[in-house]
Amino acid sequence: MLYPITNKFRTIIDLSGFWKFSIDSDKIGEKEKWFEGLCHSKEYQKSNIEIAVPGSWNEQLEEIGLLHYVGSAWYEKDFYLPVELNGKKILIRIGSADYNSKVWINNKLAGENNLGFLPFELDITDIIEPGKENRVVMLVNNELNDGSIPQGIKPEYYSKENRLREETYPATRFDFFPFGGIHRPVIISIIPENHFEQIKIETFVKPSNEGLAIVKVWTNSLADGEVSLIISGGSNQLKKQIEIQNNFGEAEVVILQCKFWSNKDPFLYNFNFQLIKDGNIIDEYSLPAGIREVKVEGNKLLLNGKEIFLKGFGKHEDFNVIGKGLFLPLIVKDFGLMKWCNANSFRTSHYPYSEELMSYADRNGFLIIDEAPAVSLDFRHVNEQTLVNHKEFIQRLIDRDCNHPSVIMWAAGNEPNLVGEEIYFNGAGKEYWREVINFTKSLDPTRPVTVPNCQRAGIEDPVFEFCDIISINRYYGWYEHPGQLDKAIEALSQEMDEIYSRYKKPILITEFGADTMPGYHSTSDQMFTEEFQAKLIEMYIKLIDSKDYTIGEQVWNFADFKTPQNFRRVVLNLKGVFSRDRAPKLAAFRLKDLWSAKKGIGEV
Ligand code: GCB
Repeated sequence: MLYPITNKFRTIIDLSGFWKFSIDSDKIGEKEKWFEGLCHSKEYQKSNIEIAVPGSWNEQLEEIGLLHYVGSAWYEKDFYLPVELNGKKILIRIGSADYNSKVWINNKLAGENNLGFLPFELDITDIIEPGKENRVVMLVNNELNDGSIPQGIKPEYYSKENRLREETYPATRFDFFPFGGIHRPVIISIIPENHFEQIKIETFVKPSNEGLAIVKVWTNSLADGEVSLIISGGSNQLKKQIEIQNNFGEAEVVILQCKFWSNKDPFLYNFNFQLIKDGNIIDEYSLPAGIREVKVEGNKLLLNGKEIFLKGFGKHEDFNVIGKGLFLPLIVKDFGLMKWCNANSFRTSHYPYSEELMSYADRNGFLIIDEAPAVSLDFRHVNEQTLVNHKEFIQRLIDRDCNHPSVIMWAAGNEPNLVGEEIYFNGAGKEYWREVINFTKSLDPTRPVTVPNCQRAGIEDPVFEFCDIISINRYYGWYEHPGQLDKAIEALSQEMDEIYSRYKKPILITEFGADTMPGYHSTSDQMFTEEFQAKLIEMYIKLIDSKDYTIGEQVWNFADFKTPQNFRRVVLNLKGVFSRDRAPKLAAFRLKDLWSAKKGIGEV
C-alpha cells in the first residue's frame, strides 16, 4: 500500500484533531445506530466527551474510568470536503486503529479491519459528498482472541492452566499495555481514477559500484499504458520507460557509480513515477529509495557486502498520555537519544511502528528489524484463524514496509512457547513456522527472517530451523540466577556456544536487561539499582562481543513502558535505559561508552 502524498494528482486531508467519543461497554451501539451519529448514544449525550486523534483512550480519559478499558468505543468527526473533489476517487485511510474497527461514512458502512498496527484504506467515492459536510463514525475495539494476531487470553485460562500467578489485568499474552484507540492519523486521500496501486523496489549491489534496482509497478484498472520513471539524486539523472500490461509492469535499472544507502551515509535517490495513457500523464508518485543489499554469509550479516554489527534496542511505541498514538516529537527525541548512545539499530518490538517513524529511520540511517505482532503464541490455542491472520499480517506488513532501506530483517513473531506447551515441540511448532517463514520469504526473498526465541523454548526451538538468523532473548541475572552476574554470564556463554554448534547460523541477542528504578543505588550487585543494570548490560556486551558468531546486541528496552497490572511490574516495565519520559539511567551512559569504543564495526 502506498503512503499517501500530495502532488499535482493526489491530495490529502488530515482529520487529526478532536473527535466526539463514547464508550460502548454493553455493545449496543450498532443496534442503536450510533453509526448515524453519536447523538444516538445516551452516554455521549450525558457527557459530550471528546478525544484527541491520534492517541489512545486509556490515559487521555483515565478520569472517566478508561485506564484499563478493554472493549468497544465510538468516534465521530464531521468534516467539509471541497466541491472541486467531485469526480475524483476518494479514500479514507486509517494509519492504525487497535485492534478492530468498522468505519461508516454518512451513515453507510464503508468497511472494516481486524489487524491492528497496520494502515487500511477504504474506497468511499460513492458515499462521500464533496461540497458538503460529511460524517465519519468509527467503532474501535481492543479485544483479542485465540485466532487474532496478537493472540488474546481469556481470564479463565489462568486457573484452567494452573498459572494463577501469571494473571494480568487487563489480561494479555504480552508484557505491554493493550492500549485502545485510533493510534495513527485518519486521512481522506484523493487520487486519480486510474492510478498507481503499489510500487516495489528491490535493490542489489553489483561489482564496480553498480547498483541494481528491480522496480515493480501495479496500477488499478488501466488495461495498458506506460510508466515513465526518473531516478534523480546521484551524479546523473536516469530515465526508464516501463510498459504496463494487465495492470503490472517491471523493469531493471542499473545505476552506475551508485551512491549506496548505509547507516553511515543514508543516501536516498528520488524515484519519480509518471503514469501515461494516450500521451497524457494521469498519475504521479515519488518515492525516496536507498540502494543497498543485505545478506547473511556464514556467521556474518553483510550490508553492501561489508560486515555489520547491530548495536541497539528493542523499543515500544509508548508515552505518557498519548499511549500508542503517533507523536512526532517523540520520534525526533528517541532517534536523538539512540544516536547519542552510539546505537545503530532497533527492533520494532512487538508490532509495526508508524510509517512516519520508518521513513525517519531511512533518512537517519537506522537498521530495523521489523516485527509482526505474533507475540508469545500459545500453541494450545493456535487455530486455523491464527495462521490465516498471521499470514495476512505478514503480507500487509511487507506491502507497507518493503521499500524502506532501513528494514534489514523481518521478525515473523516473538517468543513462541512462552508458557511452555508440550504441543509446540510435538510437530505443531515446526509445521506452523515452516509455513509462516516460507511464506515470508516467498513475498520478500531479499531480507533475512528471524523470530526471537525465549528461554522456555530454549535450544530445541523448532523455529530455529527456518530462521536465517538466530535471535535469542535471555534474562540470566534477572529471571534466572537473579542478582548473580557471574553465574548468569557463564550460563549465557554456554548456551550460546551450544546453539551455535548445533545450528551454525549467526546469533543476535535481541533482548537482555534488568528492571531499574531510577535513583536506586548500591555498591553491591543489587537488583533494581542503576549500577546493577549498567553492570549486567556491560557484562553481556563483553561476552557477546567475544563470540565470533554474534552479529549484534539489542538491549531490552530503550525506555520504560507501561504494562498490564501484575505483581512483577511497578506500573511500568522498568528495563528501559531511559525512563518513560526519556531521562537517562546510568546504563545509558555506559552504553554510550561501550558502543563508542566499537566505532568502526557496524558503520558501513
Ligand atoms: C521478553 C519479552 C518482552 C518482555 C521482556 C521482559 O522476553 O519479549 O516483551 O517485556 O521479556 O521484560 O520480561
